[in-house]
Amino acid sequence: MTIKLYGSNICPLSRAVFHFVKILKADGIEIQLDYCPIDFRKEEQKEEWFREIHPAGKTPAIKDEETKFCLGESRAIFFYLLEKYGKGTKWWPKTVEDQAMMIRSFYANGGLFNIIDSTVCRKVINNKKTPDTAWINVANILQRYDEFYESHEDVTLLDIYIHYLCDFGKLLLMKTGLHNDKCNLPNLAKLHQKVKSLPGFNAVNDSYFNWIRNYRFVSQTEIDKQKQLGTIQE
Ligand SMILES: N[C@@H](CCC(=O)N[C@@H](CS)C(=O)NCC(=O)O)C(=O)O
Repeated sequence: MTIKLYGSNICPLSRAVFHFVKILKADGIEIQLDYCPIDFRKEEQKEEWFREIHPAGKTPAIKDEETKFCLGESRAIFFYLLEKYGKGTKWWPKTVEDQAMMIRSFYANGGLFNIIDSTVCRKVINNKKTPDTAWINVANILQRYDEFYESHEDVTLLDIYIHYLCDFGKLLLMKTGLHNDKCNLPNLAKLHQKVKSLPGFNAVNDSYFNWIRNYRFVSQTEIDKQKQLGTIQE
């Protein structure tokens, strides 16, 4: 059974879905993944053919080759994968109450991404200037997550989701160099180690790390200005 996943390596939600499919496969679930990269720089997500897969023109989106069913929205995609492939695994709770609680947590936590995407992510992707208040906002949210994040033995799908959201925010922040003082987040660092040890992590993330390593987030003029203002340490 093949699932086509339309995603971008810079989209944390795409990587969360991609990684989850790899984990299901490693658990012995028969599921073939056909990863189709979408180029945000070319605005491929807004092309007509893609709108037929996901009318909002966003990643991630999937197409089930068996039924031709198309679906966008990360949390709905997780629900689909869990119901279709994840029953009987540790990833999908058994009772409807626990399932509902899990979905509730997904929605409650997804809000972080709305802030990162709308205020920062798109501007960064399109090389537009991002106001410093947006970065402060991201830094504060990450700190809040770190304070409230409760580490536990087993990794859940929600942990994976939170990890990808927060890790993206943190890397964006570190790349700008503007709020290094706010990047010391011990609980989220522990979560990162856990998700990193799950099967498929490197396959999903290697090209992303390459991208982030080489990408210039702020211009030299901006860096010089920030140094003068004392927001960045030399
Ligand atoms: N609520 C959606 C958010 C999807 C979303 O905003 N994706 C971003 C990338 S991670 C995107 O496609 N941005 C490009 C655009 O909006 O044109 C979900 O959970 O899937």
